[in-house]
Amino acid sequence: MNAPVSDMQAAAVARNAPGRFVTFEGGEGAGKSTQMRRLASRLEEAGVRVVATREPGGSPRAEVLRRALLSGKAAGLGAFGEAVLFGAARIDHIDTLIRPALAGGAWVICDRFADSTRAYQGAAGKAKPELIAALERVVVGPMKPDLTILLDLDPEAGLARARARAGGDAADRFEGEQLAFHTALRTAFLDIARQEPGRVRVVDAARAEHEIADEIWALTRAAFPAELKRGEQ
Ligand code: T5A
Repeated sequence: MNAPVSDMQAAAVARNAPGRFVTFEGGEGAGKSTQMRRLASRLEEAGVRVVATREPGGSPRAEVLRRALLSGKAAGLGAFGEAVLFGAARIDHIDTLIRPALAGGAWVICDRFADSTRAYQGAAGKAKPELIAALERVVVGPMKPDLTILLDLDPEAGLARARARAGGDAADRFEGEQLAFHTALRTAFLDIARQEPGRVRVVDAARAEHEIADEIWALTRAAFPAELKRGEQ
């Protein structure tokens, strides 16, 4: 099912930058932050300079928008209005952090990116797909990830993990949605993976952390064989 490496390299050529851009996607509590940390360590051990970041956020202005979005203050704007705010945060994140880091040769690893807007505001939130697609073209342009790891997990299991981690803290804007919303998200992410098999790799996130990490490392090395020669030793 994995697409040829040339598909991976096409995105980097389009961006004309030496760094590589890897994103993690999935539902709530799927283990994105956990696996991002593990991949970053392995890449650093292989001699790669890594910039780890997240969305919404990742730059000071985008973090301000993150607080508004996750507090629910922007929910009254509707799904497309929220998508526009996620897009504004993404523009700043790309301009001030992602593009300069890639241009300088670092690898950027990002916890969520534009697929989350497609899934949360588009498919699950029911904003019109053509509007979400147009917004993505304008906001992301050629800055598409080279590789996206989709951590696939039953939404009830993911929400239980997120709740356990939060202790008694209240659910945020999206964690608080009904189970049907989270089920729609899972379907939406898997649809994206089917539509873009050259970029998106689906990983079963119901297993032990180290097993998932090993698979992600194998997928990453397979996607970037030339860059990760040292990691194979
Ligand atoms: N959003 C975001 C949009 O709606 N549109 C957008 O365009 C974008 C970019 C961001 C929210 O914004 C929405 C989506 C989100 O709702 P967030 O606080 O950044 O919110 O939260 P999430 O990205 O959803 O991430 P979470 O923190 O909920 O989960 P992670 O990062 O997937 O999971 P992680 O690694 O923190 O793990 C959760 C718990 O599970 C444990 C961990 O130790 C932790 O306690 N865990 C495991 N337990 C058992 N087995 C494993 N394999 C485990 N892996 C981790």
